[in-house]
Amino acid sequence: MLTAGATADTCARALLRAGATHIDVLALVFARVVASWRTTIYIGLIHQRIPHGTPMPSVEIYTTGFCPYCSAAKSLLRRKGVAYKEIDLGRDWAQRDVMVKRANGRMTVPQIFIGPVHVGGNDDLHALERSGKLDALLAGDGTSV
Ligand SMILES: N[C@@H](CCC(=O)N[C@@H](CS)C(=O)NCC(=O)O)C(=O)O
Repeated sequence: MLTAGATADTCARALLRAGATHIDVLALVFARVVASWRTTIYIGLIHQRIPHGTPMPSVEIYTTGFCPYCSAAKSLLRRKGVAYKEIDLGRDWAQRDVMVKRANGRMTVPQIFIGPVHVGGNDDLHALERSGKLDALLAGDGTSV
């Protein structure tokens, strides 16, 4: 599978969403060189090749309808290009007990999980983003929190 994007991270996320478990990132840097006042040549340079061996952890978010905190959390994940599984308690109320148990007693929505890590609610998700730790967690580094 081959993809192209503005950054290596964008490409990696697209491939992981498509089911890839290993990714080689090939960065191509184009330098524009003006040789004379008439001639412009372009030089292509293979910059680096980075093996990406860590599969992206699954992101799960428990929500209800008409929940502004849920909308804010989902919107941050979408802005970051993160695929998530939404568990809508309005559709399956039995999942509420599952959520409360997994979230160590927390009863509000949203409750967000990234891989095995319980992130918490919308405030917690945004705090992680502000502190710069969310990307590492999404990349599979559970030790970053
Ligand atoms: N600080 C929490 C607030 C979450 C919250 O208050 N959610 C509302 C729904 S939008 C809720 O679950 N209310 C029910 C309750 O407080 O028991 C967060 O950022 O996630």
